[in-house]
Formats: sequence, structure tokens, C-alpha cells
Amino acid sequence: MIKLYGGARSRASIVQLYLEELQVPYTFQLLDMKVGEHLQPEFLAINPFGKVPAIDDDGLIVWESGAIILYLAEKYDQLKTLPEKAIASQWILFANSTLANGLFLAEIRDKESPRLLSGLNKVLENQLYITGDLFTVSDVAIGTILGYAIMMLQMSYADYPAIDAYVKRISDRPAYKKAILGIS
Ligand SMILES: N[C@@H](CCC(=O)N[C@@H](CS)C(=O)NCC(=O)O)C(=O)O
Repeated sequence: MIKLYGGARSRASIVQLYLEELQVPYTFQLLDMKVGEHLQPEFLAINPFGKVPAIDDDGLIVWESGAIILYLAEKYDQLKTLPEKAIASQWILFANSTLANGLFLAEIRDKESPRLLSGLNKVLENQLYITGDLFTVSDVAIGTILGYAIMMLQMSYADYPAIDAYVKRISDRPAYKKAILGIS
């Protein structure tokens, strides 16, 4: 069974969200990061950088949330063609680098966020989810970054109605409620 390593309110929730969406059985190994459990030799043997999330899938160790959700998408047959894999990689890398930096790095936020959010709003004006009308792994990556920006930066998407509606749509999903909002 997949073992997910994470801390309270950590990016392990991104992986947990996708495991819940896929309805895959897993165990959650909660590390007490306040006392530095993630920096102890036992976890450094899992991720030498001492960062969560990481998974142990019957001996296969993978860390970095984007790599883990891509792995899960492939393992559970969610990406059937090379173009689907390319598009998923594109959105996951965009979410975890360009979008996360543009929203969370204070020094570039004013310059970057209007352009990033306008682009995303345009994409979402004509479809329910990031790659079309079906929820995919790309929504796990993009939806959680947009959601974290609300929780951590009090970000408002009032000027971007399609994003606003999208975030509400994503937040209504049972997996998001459980993994990100902590509501069962
Ligand atoms: N890009 C990584 C970021 C991992 C990361 O920074 N995780 C934080 C928790 S959200 C962490 O482990 N911090 C502990 C530390 O830096 O000591 C990912 O998405 O997995």
C-alpha cells in the first residue's frame, strides 16, 4: 500500500487530494515537523532534503509533489496518450514553478500575478477544468496552488470570475474538502 509522508498543513495535502480523488488506499505517516522529525535520519533516508511530501509505494520512493501526482496519474492509467502526458507535465510544472512563484514570491507578485491570473481566467472561461470539462491531475496542481493562495495570502479572485467559479467548483469536491480543508 502507498505510504504518504507529510506534515500537518503541508504540501502532502496535494498528494492526499489526488489519492482521495483516485480512491486509492494509502496510509498517512504524519511527521511532527515542529520538532524536526522530517530532519531525522529515518526520514532523510526517504528524502535526503528532508522535505515532504514523499511516498513509499512498495519500496519505490518518490518525492516532490508534482512528480508524485504525475506518477500516480500514470500508475492509475489516467494519462493514456503521449499528448495527455505532455499536457499534464506542462500544467503541473507551471503550477509548481511559474504560478506558485508568481503568487507567493512577494517581490514579483505585483508584476506577475495579473498576467498569470488573466491567462488562467481565459482558459477557464470556456471549460470547467484546466484541460477540458473533466477533472484531471492538472487540476490537482493548479487548484491547490490557487486554494493555498486564498488560505495563506487572503488572495481574492473577484477580478477573475472564471477562476473564482473554478476554485469554488474544486473546493466542493469531497477529496478537496477532506485533504485540503480538513472537512470529512
Ligand atoms: N517543491 C516541493 C516543496 C516541498 C516543501 O518545501 N515542503 C515543505 C512542507 S510544505 C517542507 O518539507 N518543509 C520543511 C523544511 O523545509 O524544513 C514539493 O512540492 O514537494
